[in-house]
Amino acid sequence: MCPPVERKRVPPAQGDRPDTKTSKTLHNGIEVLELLARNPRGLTVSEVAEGVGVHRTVAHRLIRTLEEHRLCTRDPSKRVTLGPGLVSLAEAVEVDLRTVAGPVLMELAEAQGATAHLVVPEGEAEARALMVVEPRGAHAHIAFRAGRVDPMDQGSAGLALLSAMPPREQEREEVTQARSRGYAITHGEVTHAVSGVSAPVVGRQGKPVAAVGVSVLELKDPEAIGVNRPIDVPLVGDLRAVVPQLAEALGDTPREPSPELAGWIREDAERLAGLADSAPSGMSPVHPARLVVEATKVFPADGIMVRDGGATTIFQWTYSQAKPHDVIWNQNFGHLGTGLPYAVGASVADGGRRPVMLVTGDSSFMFHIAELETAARLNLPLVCVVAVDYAWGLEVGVYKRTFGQGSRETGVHWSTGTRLDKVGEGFGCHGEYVERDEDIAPAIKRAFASGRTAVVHVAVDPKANSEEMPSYDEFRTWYAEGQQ
Ligand SMILES: Cc1ncc(C[n+]2csc(CCOP(=O)(O)OP(=O)(O)O)c2C)c(N)n1
Ligand SMILES: [Mg+2]
Repeated sequence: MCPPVERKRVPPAQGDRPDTKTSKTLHNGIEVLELLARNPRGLTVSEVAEGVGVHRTVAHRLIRTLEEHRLCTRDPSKRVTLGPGLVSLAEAVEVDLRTVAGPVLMELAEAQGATAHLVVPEGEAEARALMVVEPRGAHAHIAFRAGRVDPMDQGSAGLALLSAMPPREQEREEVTQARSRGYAITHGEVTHAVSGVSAPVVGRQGKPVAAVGVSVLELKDPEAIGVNRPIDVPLVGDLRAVVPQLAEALGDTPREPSPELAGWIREDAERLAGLADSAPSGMSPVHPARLVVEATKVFPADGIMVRDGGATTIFQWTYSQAKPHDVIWNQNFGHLGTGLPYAVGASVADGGRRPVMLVTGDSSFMFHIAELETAARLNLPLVCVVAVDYAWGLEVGVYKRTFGQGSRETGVHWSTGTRLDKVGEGFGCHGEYVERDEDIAPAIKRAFASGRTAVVHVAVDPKANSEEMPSYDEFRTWYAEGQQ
């Protein structure tokens, strides 16, 4: 039993008779194709004749002609189906993607209350937003420009396009995931706080022609925890309130220290002692590594540590013997001159209770040296240990590495007659001048004991301070020195 033949759906415009100015035969031929399109399992010649409304011999001729053009074909059981020639004809049909996508995007944008977009591949590595449709009904939505080009491996649309292509070497896990589930999701990859969901649209040749998707603004809850890693016991609160509560709740709960703790403490102490031993000594002016060792050995246990300077800071990273609970240092931006103001601010915030030690390069110290007046006026317990090479030491090093020894080193040296301890005294601070290793610790102790703001001027060796910074080769890669 065959299923009933699907007959033609649309009658010709003028009754049953086609227009006399048109070709009846061609008209019949097209009707055969349309009939076959509606009957994908194929039809016998008689069924075609019946469906189009022509004699069987006419149907036969029509089918033979269409067969010659590969527009239809007959299977072994003589059933007629559409032929492969139609595929090549259809390939040449170009419908503007925008015309087809417009209504789809509008429907999507309205249904989701989110901005919908159509993104097409732009070469191998980029994706271009071809159309962006904003929802009319939503209270708020994001807007972005059609024509915008982004890397294909960023954002949901690009990932959706990639997911419809053969896997590439080292492809992102999200692309593999999108390939298996049919759509890609991303958060904040192309635009901060914007999440996207996109699916690929695959063309006839199996390649992605576009990605259709939506973008929404997703402002994360600033108090959300456990978002990027699992948390065993979630607690939200100010540390200053929560930690005492925890300490009280734990009370006398018996706790055994890790059996490895003692070993770690010993190893760390040995490491520090090794570094202290390795710092060059017996030089005058002193070696900057030795200055750091001697100064940080007498750092008060409850003190606040503040850092500033170029080479001086790099020597501190390696040689510091102190274990401060608080370190203030403008690390991420590398902006010099913050040390003294930070130290004053920390001490004021602390109410002048804890001792503050600033270890700084001389040039950095001079950026805001007038703040010594503030510290002296407020009588802050702040000891400024200044490594004085009368130079922008780190920059001197850059000159040497870039132009070789003996270049003019323009603009990086200043008067060797300057006495920062005397400048401090001028502001009403306690002053100390040191140029030998063994005088460093006693001078700093006297400075703290004075109970006043103090400036300890330590003369350091300019050659060591520009040539012997520890682990410098790694440091310079951080900002591409020598590669500009
Ligand atoms: C505001 C600012 N200007 C310039 C620099 C570039 N810079 C980095 S280290 C350095 C020299 C710092 O000299 P000093 O404070 O005396 O420390 P030293 O290197 O001599 O130990 C300079 C100019 C910077 N990081 N920040
Ligand atoms: Mg200096």
